[in-house]
Amino acid sequence: MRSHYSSEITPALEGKEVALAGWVHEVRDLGKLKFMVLRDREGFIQVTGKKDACTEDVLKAISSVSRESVVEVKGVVKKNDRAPGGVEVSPLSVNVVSVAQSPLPLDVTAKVDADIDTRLNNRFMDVRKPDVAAIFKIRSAVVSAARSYLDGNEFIEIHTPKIIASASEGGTNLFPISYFDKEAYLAQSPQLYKQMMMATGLDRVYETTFYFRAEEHDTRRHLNEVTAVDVELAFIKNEEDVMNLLEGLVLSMIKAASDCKKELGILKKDISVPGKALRISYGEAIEMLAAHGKKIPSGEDIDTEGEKLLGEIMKSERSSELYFIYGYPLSARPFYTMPGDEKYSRSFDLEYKGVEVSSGAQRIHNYDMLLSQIKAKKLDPESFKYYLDAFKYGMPPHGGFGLGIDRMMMQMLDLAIREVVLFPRDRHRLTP
Ligand code: AMO
Repeated sequence: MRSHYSSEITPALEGKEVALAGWVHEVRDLGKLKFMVLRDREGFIQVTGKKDACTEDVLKAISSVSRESVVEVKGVVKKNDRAPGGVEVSPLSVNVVSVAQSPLPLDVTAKVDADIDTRLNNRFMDVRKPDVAAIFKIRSAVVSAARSYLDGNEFIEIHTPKIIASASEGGTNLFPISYFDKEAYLAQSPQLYKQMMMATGLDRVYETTFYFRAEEHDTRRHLNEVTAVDVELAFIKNEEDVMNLLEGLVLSMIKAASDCKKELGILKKDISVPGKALRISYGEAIEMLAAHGKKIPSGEDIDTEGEKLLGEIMKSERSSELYFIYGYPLSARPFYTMPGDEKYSRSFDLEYKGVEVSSGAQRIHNYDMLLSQIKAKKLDPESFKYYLDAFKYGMPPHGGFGLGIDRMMMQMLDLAIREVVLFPRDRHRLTP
C-alpha cells in the first residue's frame, strides 16, 4: 500500500508522486487549508490539502476523517520551509481504509498523560505513541545483538520444554497446570535442560526463553512471566569463563541500545556503555554494606534494599554501574551450584545500576556430588531422575547463566519493568 515511509519523504523528492499509509495523528481545518498529519512506524508527514490544488473529495476526506483512522494517501512531494522537516505532501487521493471510533481510549498525541494501567489495557493503541514504540524497537535491537554475540561465539540456539514435570529452581514458585491425567508445571527456567545439553556434545547452547514464576511480588522489578537469555557452556575451567562471556554479552547489548540514536532521541534518554564489569566478592559486598549501616547476616542473600544501596556505593566510590558479585554462600544458591569450599559457591550475580540482571555459576558435574546436594536441599532425587541420568555417562565441567531481558531493558532505560514488556503478566494482570 505504500511506496515510502514518512521518514523517507525528504525535500530531495520534490515533485515525485508517493503512496503513504498510516494513521491520522491530527487534523487541522483552516478553511482554505486543511492539514492532516499522517503517522506511520517511522514518524510523521504533513499532508496539506489546498482548496485550489485538490479535488473536493480529497478536501472532504481530510476534514471529515476521525483521528486514528487508517488512511492511504497518494500525493506529490512539495518542499515547504514551514512544514515539519521542510517537506509536505499535496494529496491526489485520500482513501479512508479503516475508521477509528471516538472517543479514543487513549490520547496518542500524548497531550493527556494516562496512567500505566489504562495504557496497558489499551496497549495496541499505547504502542502507537512514538516514545512507547521506541522502547520496543530498542528491545528488538538488544535481543538481536544478544543473538549475534552468542552466534558469533559458536553458540547454538535451542528450545526446551515449557511444560515440565518437576521444579528446577526450588518448589515454591511454580504455576501448576493440568496435563491430561498428570500434574505438570510451567517452566521456571530451562536450567535442567540446558545442563542436560552439556552431556550431548553440543558444548555451547543458548535459549531466548520465558520463565514462569508464581512469585507474589508486586514490585517495579518483578514479573510472573519473564523473558531471558539462558546460556550454558561446557569445558570451562571455572565460573570465571562464564563471567567473561556474560560480560561481553551484556556490553554488546548495552552498546546495541546506545546505538539506537533515533529512538533514544524520541525517549530523551542517553545510554552510556560501561568499559567493563567490575568484580567484587560477596564478602566485600557485605562489608561495604555494613560500612554504610546495612547488615546482611553472613550466609544470606543480599536483599533488594541492600542491592540498591550497593548500587549507589559502587557508583559513588568505584564509578561502576555494572559489576559482578561472586562467591555467594552455598546455602543461598540452588542445588546444582558448584561448591567453592564448604561455605562458598562458584556462583555470581551481575548487578546493573543496583539491580540483579543475571545470575549464574559453575555447576556440579559429578553425579555423586549432585545427588548429595539434592538430598542436602531436601529434594526428592526420584523426581530428578531424568536429569541425574545425564550425569552418569560422561558429563564435562560446565556453567552458565540466566540474563533477564526485561531487567536489562528497565535498567538501560531507567523505566519500570511493566513499561518495557508489551503485555506484562503480574499479580493482577492476565489480559490483554
Ligand atoms: P534466577 O532465578 O536468578 O536464575 O533468574 C535469572 C535472571 O532472570 C531474571 N528474573 C526476573 N526478572 C523479572 N521478574 C522476575 N520475577 C524474575 N526472576 C528472574 C533476573 C535474574 O537475574 N537458573 C538460574 C540461572 C542460571 O544459573 O543459569 C536462574 O533462573 O534478571
